[in-house]
This record gives sequence, C-alpha cells and structure tokens, in this order.
Amino acid sequence: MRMSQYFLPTLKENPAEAQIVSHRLMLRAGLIRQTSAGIYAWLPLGLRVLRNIERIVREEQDRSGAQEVLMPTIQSADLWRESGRYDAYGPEMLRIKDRHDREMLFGPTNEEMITVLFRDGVKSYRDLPKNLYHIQWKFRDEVRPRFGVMRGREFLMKDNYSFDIDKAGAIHSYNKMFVAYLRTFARMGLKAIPMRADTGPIGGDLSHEFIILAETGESAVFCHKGLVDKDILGRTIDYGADLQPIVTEWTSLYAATDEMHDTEAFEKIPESERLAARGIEVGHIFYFGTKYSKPMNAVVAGPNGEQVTVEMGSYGIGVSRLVGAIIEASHDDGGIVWPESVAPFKVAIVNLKPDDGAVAGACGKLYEGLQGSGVSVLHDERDLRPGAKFADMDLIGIPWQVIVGPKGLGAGKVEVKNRRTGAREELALDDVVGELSRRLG
Ligand code: P5A
Repeated sequence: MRMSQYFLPTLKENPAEAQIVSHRLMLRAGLIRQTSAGIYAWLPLGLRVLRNIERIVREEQDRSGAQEVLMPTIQSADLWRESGRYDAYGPEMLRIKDRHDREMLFGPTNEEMITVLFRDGVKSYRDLPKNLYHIQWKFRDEVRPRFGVMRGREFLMKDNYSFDIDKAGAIHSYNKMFVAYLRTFARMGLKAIPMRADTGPIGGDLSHEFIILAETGESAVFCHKGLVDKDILGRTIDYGADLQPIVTEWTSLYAATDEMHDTEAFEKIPESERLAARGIEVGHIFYFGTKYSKPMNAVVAGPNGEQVTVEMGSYGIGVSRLVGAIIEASHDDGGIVWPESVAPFKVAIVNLKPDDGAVAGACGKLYEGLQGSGVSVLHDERDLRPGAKFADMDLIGIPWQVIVGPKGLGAGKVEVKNRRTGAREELALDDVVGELSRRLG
C-alpha cells in the first residue's frame, strides 16, 4: 500500500477524550473513530489488525475442532422468553420493535439462538459432541462505555457453544477451549492468565476469565506469581487426548478475579509469590450444564433410546477489545509496537527522498520484491520531511522499517530498523527481501 493514497488520518495531539494509552494511540494512529458513545468505525489500518486477530482466533477454533457458523445480530425476543432470560437481562439489552410491532433485540450473546439451531438439527447422541462458533458483532448498552474499544457498546466477539451428552464430555469441551485460549492469546504475543471468575448473567458455576495484566485494566485480580511466566506455545496439543493435566497445571496455582477472591486461600501463598494487580479480561469461558438446554428442551436420543438433555458450555473472546489490550501490553513513548502476528503491515518502506529517481526506483523494487514474497508492505513515499515520517512510522508500529536514502543507496545499502528493540542495521539492498522474508518466516 502506498501511504500517499492510504486513508490514514493520524493525529499529532493527544485526543482529550482518551484516558488510557491504547485509546489514545488507536485514535492517533488512525485505527478507529468514534461515531456515537461506545460505537466505533474501523479505519483501514485498524481493520487490518482486527482481521489478523480474527484470523488467529479462527485458526485456533478450527484446530480445536469447532465449526464456524454465522448467526444474525438481530434476534427475536421470543427466543429469550424461552430460556427465561428476556426479563432478567435488564437495561444492557438493546430492545427494538420492527414495523409489525414485534419485539426484537440486538444480540448481546447467542446462547438461546444456538440452542434452537442445535435442537432443530441434532437428534441423537451419535451426533455429539458438537462445538459451534461464530465471530459476530454484539451490542450491550453498558452503563459506562469507556476506554475506546475496551468497553464498547457495539463490539466484536468470538463466541462458541459446546453440546455434550454428559457432564464428563462437557468438561472435556471446556478443557479444550481452556487450552485453545492459552494458545490463541500466546500467538498474539499476550500472556493471558486463566482466573476463576463469576458467571454473571451467563450462568453456571464453573468459569474462567483470561486476564492480561495491565494497570489500566478494569478488573482487580489476585494470583500466584508463578502463573505469569508460564508458557504454552511450545507444546503440541492433541485435542482428542485428556487435557485435564494441562488445565490442572494452570488451575492448581491460585488465580481469581475480585468477585471470586478468597482472601484466606490467597494469604496461604508466601507473600513474595503473591500478586495483587489489575487486568483486562480478553476471554471468558463457562460451563453451565443444562441452564439453557433444559428450559429450551434441547434433548437427544441416548444410547438406549432415552431422552437426554444436553450439557452445554459457552466461550467468548473479545476480538475488538483485544486490539486495545494488545496495545496496552505493547507500546512505548513513540507509539504502538505491534507483535508481528497481528501487525497491519509487517514491513514499512520509508523513502527519505521521494524526488530522487534512484531512491524511488530502489523503493519500488523493494516493494515489489516483498509483496512478491507474500510480505505485507506499507510504502511511505509521501513528500514529507524525514522526521515526520519517522514519527508516523513509530506511531503506527510496523515491526520492520526499511529506510532508504540517497547516501546509503550510493553504496548499495539501506537501513533496517526493528520497531520493538530500536536496533538498526545496514543491509545490502539486494539482501533485504530475502532477509526480511526469512525473519518473518
Ligand atoms: C461467552 C460467549 C459471554 O458473553 N456468551 C457467549 C458468553 N461472555 S462475556 O464474558 O460476557 O463476554 C465475552 C468476552 O467479550 C468481551 N466483552 C467486551 N468487549 C468489548 N466491549 C464490551 N462491552 C464487552 N463485553 C464483553 C470480553 O473480552 C469478554 O471476555
């Protein structure tokens, strides 16, 4: 993409309405714009990040065996009357009427809708287990939308729903998601710690929130420090195997959100190993048994022909919230520092002298070469002074900057800067494409 043509309205000044760094940087780097309270438009650069996050979430869902569907945003109130949640849900639900005066709502979550789809499509225990997910916009009329996409009213969620014949099966499905979530967040460069959590309006008695530690987080959390350094990515996961040992490894150390905090248990941990901190909830998983399947009559024929009410769980990831959470976890004074896996472009070419034919030629060649190797590139060929270009590049956080000027080029060299470390190196022009493609692997 050529930057001179790109719709990238960056801001020099800090917007007054933004209280936390990720919100400030998302506005300044031209990722989003607010259109009403808690509702945002995604601009090209922001949308590329959102899509990358979605892609990682989707790949890990598919890998775990879940199947993608797409349910509508608008739901009928009758659906929610079936489960008994219509009145219970309260003012967070955006209720609307169509032209026939039928009561509708903008879905805050999809337990009811998926239960009906399941009920109408699955009749026998032989078709179990099933795990269905979608990535769809939700609306919750939050009392206090704030911090940009962190607590929006309209937000993008990945939600999935598991159906099993018995509790043991449902716990296996829960464990699968537990492990899939650890992998998903690790791939985004995040340390997400699973913590015992309150189930709120979703219900059930077993749930974990996945928390990124951050001072600006909305949740107070308490955990054993040992959990902060644990790693998951190195492992190959066999989703057919018993995953309880991995889950137990994570849950044997104390970790709880404020609502589930047990002071006595926490104080049994040696003081030097206790961590009381704040965090951002990027995911939340629930096992709730038959809370929806029972009132909504989601039954299948069991092995002996008997009717069995299915056991369910639901699992959510805040896809749009993750854009903010990643920035909270990864930025510096100059701006955003994207982890490579979610970066809107992997490489930026900074042309220091656009009116110099040789420099422009070299940049053009690099651009073609990188694109040809499947590397996404943003090409800054704008007619601006170098200082302004460097500041913009650091602000938008592209992981690798290739800086091309007449001096270096005279000796066949360009400068390559790593956004995260700030390290600069000189590379021969002819080596850049090969070297960066190799590093980005
Ligand atoms: C699980 C999936 C649920 O809704 N039903 C389907 C269950 N869980 S949840 O915890 O309420 O939400 C799941 C994740 O969505 C994100 N989230 C939000 N993101 C931005 N703005 C909001 N207002 C918002 N509310 C929830 C969180 O990441 C949460 O973990």
